Amino acid sequence: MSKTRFMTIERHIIEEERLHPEATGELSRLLSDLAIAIKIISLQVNKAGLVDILGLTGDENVHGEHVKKLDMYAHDMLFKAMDHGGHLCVMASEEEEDIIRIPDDFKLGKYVLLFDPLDGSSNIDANVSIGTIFSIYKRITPDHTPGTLDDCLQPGMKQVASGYAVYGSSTILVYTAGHGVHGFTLDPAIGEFILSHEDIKIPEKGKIYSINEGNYLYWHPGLKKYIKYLQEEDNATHRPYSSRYVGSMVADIHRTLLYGGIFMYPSDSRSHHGKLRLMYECNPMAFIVEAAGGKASHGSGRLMEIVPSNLHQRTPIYIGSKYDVDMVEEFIAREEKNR
Ligand code: P6P
Repeated sequence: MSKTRFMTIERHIIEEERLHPEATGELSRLLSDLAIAIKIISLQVNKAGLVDILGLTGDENVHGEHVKKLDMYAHDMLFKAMDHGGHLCVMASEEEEDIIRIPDDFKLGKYVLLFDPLDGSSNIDANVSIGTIFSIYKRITPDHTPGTLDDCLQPGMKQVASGYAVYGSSTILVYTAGHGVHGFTLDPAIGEFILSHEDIKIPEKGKIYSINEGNYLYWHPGLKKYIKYLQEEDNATHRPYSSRYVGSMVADIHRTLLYGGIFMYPSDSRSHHGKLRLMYECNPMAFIVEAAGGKASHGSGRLMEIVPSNLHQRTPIYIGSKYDVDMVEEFIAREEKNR
């Protein structure tokens, strides 16, 4: 019998708020509004095959990537659900080049929301798990003024909350507001996210590595040596590791969070900054994994210490169990010395 208490996400958020006597409740309402938006997105994702929202819109997003109809639906849903709550001064999305201003007739709040509305969307038509990722900061510009790009471009360690939803065999929402990492499973019968993974802690060491080995040729020599090391036989260190790669960041990192191990999307000789986005993919996932006792690196240092210069900048990411991220950093550093 699960020892997890029966609790909805709304009740959990309120209990989290009580841990902060100075809390005004704004962050709680912001997180609850996000949970509602994610429920609605989940509904559409789960019937995408039935409703004509599969396939391409014919548009391209700001990165020249073909936009799936579900991408734009998720983006619009989040924007419309979040713009009038009075908790935000500005938003930013993978689908929009510039910051998203709060409409003039809506109250301005003290928080900043960045999001990837539907990560992994290239997998939509194949019914592979996809997800939504969000990152929340406190504003740094004066209250009651429109939020700015500076409010958005803060290092990841300044986040006050972050989370993701995985639209898979079930819809799971995982978030942290600085007091532990908690997972909720959507019960479609009652339309509620129910606490299913309380106080998630990532294993200190794992036995799974996750990376697109198709890029092996272009990797840093230290990374090549690290992957070969994982494939050697050594019972004491549970090697060889298993290899798992969904190709959907949220699914790969969710598995890493629960089972341990390491997910990597490195830079390489073709993509000098890697592929994944710092502000609304890597930083929020790093905030969660560190809060669960893990580690997130850009290859030679703490990922959340990167001082951002662009909303859509990319970063290499090595994230997961501390033992495993420490190990890959060592292999890369050692090879750097030999260069
Ligand atoms: P590759 C999905 O398109 C995505 O943005 C992430 O969700 C995923 O981790 C990565 O790209 C997969 O990239 O190059 O391995 O197909």
